[in-house]
Amino acid sequence: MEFTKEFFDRFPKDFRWGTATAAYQIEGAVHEDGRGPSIWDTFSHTPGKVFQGDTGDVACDHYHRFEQDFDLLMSLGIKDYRFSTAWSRVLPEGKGTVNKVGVAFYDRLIDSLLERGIEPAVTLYHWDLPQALEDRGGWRNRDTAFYFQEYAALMFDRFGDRVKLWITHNEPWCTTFLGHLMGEHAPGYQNGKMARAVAHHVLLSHGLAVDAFRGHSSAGQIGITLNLNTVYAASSSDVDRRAQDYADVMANRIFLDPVFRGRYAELTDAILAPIEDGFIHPGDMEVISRPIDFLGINYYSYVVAAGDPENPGVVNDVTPRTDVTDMGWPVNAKGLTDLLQRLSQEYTTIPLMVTENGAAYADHKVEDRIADTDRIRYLEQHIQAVGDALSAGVDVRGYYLWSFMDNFEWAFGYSKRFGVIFLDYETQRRIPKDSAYWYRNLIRTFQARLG
Ligand code: IFM
Repeated sequence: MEFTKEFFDRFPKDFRWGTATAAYQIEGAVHEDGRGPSIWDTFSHTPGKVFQGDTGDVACDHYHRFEQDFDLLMSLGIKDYRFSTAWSRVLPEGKGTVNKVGVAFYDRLIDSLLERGIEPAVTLYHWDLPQALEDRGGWRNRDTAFYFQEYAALMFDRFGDRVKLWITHNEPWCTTFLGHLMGEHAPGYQNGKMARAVAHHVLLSHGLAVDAFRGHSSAGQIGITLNLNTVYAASSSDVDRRAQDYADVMANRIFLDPVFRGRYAELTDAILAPIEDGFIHPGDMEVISRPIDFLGINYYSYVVAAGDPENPGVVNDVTPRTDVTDMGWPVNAKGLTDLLQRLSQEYTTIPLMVTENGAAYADHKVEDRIADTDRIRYLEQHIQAVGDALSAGVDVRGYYLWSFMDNFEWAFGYSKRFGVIFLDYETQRRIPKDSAYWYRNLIRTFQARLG
């Protein structure tokens, strides 16, 4: 399917077409220039935690190659670039002494983007908590929320003159569930009580960072990025609808409700662990639900939930698996339209941004060409879905493709490729896949319409 100029009529003129990455997944240079260790350094170096023992030590060596990477970004006509800053690169201990060399790195990186006419969008936390803070209890410790606020204020102060789009957290769901309940991500705990505390402190830190931002003179916008799924019920039976509710709280409402309604969804206690009296301090929920300027949505997949008449708490995932990505994630682009519509109807009228969408597929390089037709099909369908949401009146302002280049896919190491640029990890050579050229053409067509 080719996008015509007419297809873009429903998109706002300043719609932001971008790509996204995250520090630990691409930077490498983990021991350089005073960077302190993060929980992902520890986790990836722990035997058995990451596929084949892969680590982010070198990753895409973006730390040394960012100029070249941004030339590539520019050659593809990509106008927005979402990346995260590594907390322990600027504050090696997570707090206290600032690492000037780390700050200088992001200074150069931001300037390099702007020199090329690319707008930076900064995520402050994409999972790489300084190990020094983990040693003090990590996100289980309420103090971490206040250290995050100090770190955020430092970043607004240093970069607020040039960065206009800020994201406090990327996917608190993963920090909470994968990091503290399922143990699949750093720091690797499997404890519902801990996860409950982490969810609250991460949310609190988000609100505190919003406060710091509002107190700062910078003119930009701030939001949070949530990974959300559309959850359908397997049937209209009561038992399946209840399973849908349960799965919806677990996947979506656990963070949507506090951020937009200032309270936790009813089933949160049942899913994680009951909160102890006094754990939530007076005023916390007000801080957590401070008004934000946009909501970032990372959308990859959907869920069909079925209940079990014998066990009311059980949710069976009966999602059809006829069309799945290399992650095993079922594909359903309509789920993105439904999600965007639901958010604008039930939660908020602030602008929505798709801050991640994309797919891993097993790419094959044949004489320097990667014909990633599956990825192109996935992207086409999902961009069409964004167009459908816009036609339905939803205020969507941008689409950031995950990811700019293949990178360290957390517990899967380098075995999953999400990029539109192929990474030859042996040589660090970058090769645009067909999807990169496809995305370039899409942006060109969009711009041609503007005349
Ligand atoms: O690679 C991740 C990213 O760090 C956060 N969102 C999902 C992506 C694919 O798993």
